[in-house]
Formats: sequence, structure tokens, C-alpha cells
Amino acid sequence: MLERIILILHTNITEPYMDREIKILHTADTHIGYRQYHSDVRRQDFLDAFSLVIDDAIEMKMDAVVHAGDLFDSRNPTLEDILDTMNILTKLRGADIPFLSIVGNHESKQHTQWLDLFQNMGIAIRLGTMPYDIGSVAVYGIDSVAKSKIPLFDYSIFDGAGDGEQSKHECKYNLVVMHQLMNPFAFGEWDSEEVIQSLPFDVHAILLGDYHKYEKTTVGDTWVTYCGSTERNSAAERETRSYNIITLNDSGIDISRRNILTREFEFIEVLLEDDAKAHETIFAAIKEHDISDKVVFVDISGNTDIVVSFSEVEDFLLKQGALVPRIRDMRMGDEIADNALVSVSFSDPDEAVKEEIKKMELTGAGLVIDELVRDMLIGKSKLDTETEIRIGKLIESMDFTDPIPHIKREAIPEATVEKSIPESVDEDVVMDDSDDVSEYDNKGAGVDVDADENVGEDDEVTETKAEAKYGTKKTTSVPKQYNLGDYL
Ligand SMILES: [Mn+2]
Repeated sequence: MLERIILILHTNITEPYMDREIKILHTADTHIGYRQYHSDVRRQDFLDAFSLVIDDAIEMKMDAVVHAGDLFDSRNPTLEDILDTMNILTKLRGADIPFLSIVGNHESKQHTQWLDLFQNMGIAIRLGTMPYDIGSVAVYGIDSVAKSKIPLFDYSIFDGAGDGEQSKHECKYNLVVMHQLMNPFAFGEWDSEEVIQSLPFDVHAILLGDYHKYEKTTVGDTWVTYCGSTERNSAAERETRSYNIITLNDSGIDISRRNILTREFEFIEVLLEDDAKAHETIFAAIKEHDISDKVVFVDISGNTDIVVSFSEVEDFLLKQGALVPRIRDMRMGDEIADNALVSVSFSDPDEAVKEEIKKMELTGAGLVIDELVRDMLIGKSKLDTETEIRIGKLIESMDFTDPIPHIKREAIPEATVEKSIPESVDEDVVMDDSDDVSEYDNKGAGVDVDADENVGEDDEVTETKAEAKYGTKKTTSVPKQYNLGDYL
């Protein structure tokens, strides 16, 4: 005890007094641009949650806002996402509150980061190895490090660029902002103790992002805390969302949590008994809840033989005012209905329809989409995702070295086969895959080519026949540019 008092006295004597108390708002994982459940309203919700946090920071006259990564949900946010974010950050700057941030795993680009753009515009500061001082508080940052690179992390980058910058530093408190899963929490991948021991300065608090749930603990004398995400990124994030207020003064560091009001998620559990009338039971259960404007999960358990039309339940939820209707068939295991491909089987009355569809001579992709649209087990809200997955698989399974996938090779005269392989095919495919995020857009475009694809096919047939007719003269012409749609 006496030792402790002496230590406190010692601390107060050798470390500088703070001329004022410092208050920092710690937030993270705002995931702006996330169109959860393909809903534009949910995209706006994520933006609104961030805006609300910034409004609070202004109202409470914070000395700084620290954002511990994943400002954006993707490394390629839309221009709308970027503009909306800029407007919020500009509002914060208008109140003279600095926005200090690091790069999270979701938004991380190859070289220059979105944060660099915002820093250039004067609406954000990218934290790093050189401290950013707020009064007597120094703030450092470490961008998200991939799990495999953690053992290789070089702490010497903090050695003050060799001129003893850090040792001259006279701040009372040093904070480190990171976007990682840290020990001592159970899910940890990087040891807080190691970080604290390895950095060439005392670490008084590690302010974290990445884990979306609020957590707070101490490692030795150092605080280690997650503020939690600002919106629910999944149904698993059931707790009220929050941010942290870090208060630093001469008597120490206090970390308190403040809740954020976000859109409500409602969970409705329905047990289907052996003799249950499925839909009546489910509708009755839904009616017991206020689901207006909420994201609603109906979790079905019980007898596996009872057939449920997901799209009918979805329609009912929408009619009752739900914003997003989600049905999870727990009988197939939690979340399976959300993710797994549902096997398609047509009952007898549908055979006639099937025959008619055959006559339409749809392509492979066309058939896949047709099946999905007709599948009663797939809710309307899941059509986009399912189509993406199925068409994606179709594309993966395709051999793009084959020049004309819809026509049997034997039909093409031998001599022209090699020459008719256009080099541009591979480039097209590579281009489509090179950009992770717009991949969806490209796939969407790919899906949308039904009308064009027969034309492309016909053109190719004509060309090939012409080549056969006119021999080598014709084959020197510019190779045809292929679109992904030509293959679908
Ligand atoms: Mn995140």
C-alpha cells in the first residue's frame, strides 16, 4: 500500500501536470456504405449512426474523435458514400474537433488510403508512428495488420525516426489505436502485453476496433478497450451499440460507455409442432410483435416435415410493416437457410412450365435465373444474393479458352479453330475479376445480357463460316471482342 502511494507521488512529480482535462470520443467499425440485406435504408442507417456519434462529439465538446478503423465497409466505397462521409467529417472540423483514425481491414487499399485523401482535405488525421498530441495526450496508431503478418510486426518503426523524438516527448499519457483482435480477450490474435512491452514508450490505453462488441479490461496498468460497432453488422450483434468516452486528467484515465440509438432488430421464434398449420402458426406469432420499421428475423424450429413458403412469410412480414424480413430455418441448422443453396425440385404441375421454358432456349445463365425466380423456398429479398452466387459459380466453372462455348467445336472447321481464339478473351475475364468490389456490378451486368447473347453468338457463327469460306485472308482481321455475356 505504502509502495503504491509512493509510486503515485513519484508519478505526479516526474510526469507533467495536465493544464486541462482531455476528453476523447472513441468509435470504430462504422462500416459506411454497407447495404445490409441489399437495403438502401440500411445503408442510410449506417451513415446515420456515424453522423449521430459525430453530433454527440460536437455537443459534448470533445477534444478529439478517435476512429479505430473500418470507417468504410469496403475498400471501394461509392462516390455517394465518400461524399456523405466528407460532409460528416466537415461538420466535425467546423466544431474544431480533430478526427484521428487508422486504416481497418475492410477499407484497406494497396497504397494510398481514403484516409490520406481526407487528411489532404484537412478533415482527418491519419495516426501512425509519430504522435499526434492533444494537450498532454499523445496518440499513436497502427493500421490493421493481417493475422499472418502479426508475428513479423516491427516495433522499431516507433523508435522516433532515429532522432529521439519520442524520448523528448513530454506527454502525460500515450494512447495507441489499433484495429485487431487482441488478447487477453478470448478471441485474441495479438497479445496486448507484447504490444505494451515492445513499444518504446509507456502505453496507458489501447483503443481498439475490429471486434464489434464493447469490451474493457486492463493489462497491468494499461486499459484495453473495444468501443463496439456503431450499427449492427449482423443479427449476432444483438446488444445496444455504443461508443467510448475516454477522460484523461491528473488523477488518471476513465473510460465510460455511451449507447447509440439504432434501428431495432426483432427476433421471433416459432416452434412448428407435429400437427401445426405452418403459416397460421407463424403469422400468429408475428402478430404478437411490433415489427414496424424493424429488421425482423423469424426463426423456425420444430417438425422438419412441415413445408414453409419463405416468400409467403416474407410478404406477410412486409405487409405488417417490417423494413427487412428474414426467415431462418433452424430445423436446417442456424443460418443455413441464409447461406446454403436450396436444392431445386419441381413438383408435377411445374413440369409443363419446365417444358415451355425448354422451348425458350434459354442459356445456362438464363436457366439458373429462371430456376431461382420460381423457387418458392427462396425469399424475394434473397434473390439478388442467390443469383450472384449461382452465376458466380457458373462463371468459375467456365473454360474461357474455348472461343465459342455455345457451339460444339466439331461444328467449326478445323483450320479456323486456333485462329479464332481471340487474345482479348482472357483480358476481359481478368478485368472482370481484378476489382474485388465492383465484381458485383460486373456480375450484375453479366446477368443482364440475356437479350444480347444470341446476337453475339450469331455474329460469331457468321464470322467463323466466313473465315472458312475466304481462308487465311479473313483470319488476319481484328479478333472479335468478347463480353462475359457471350459465354453465359
Ligand atoms: Mn469491422
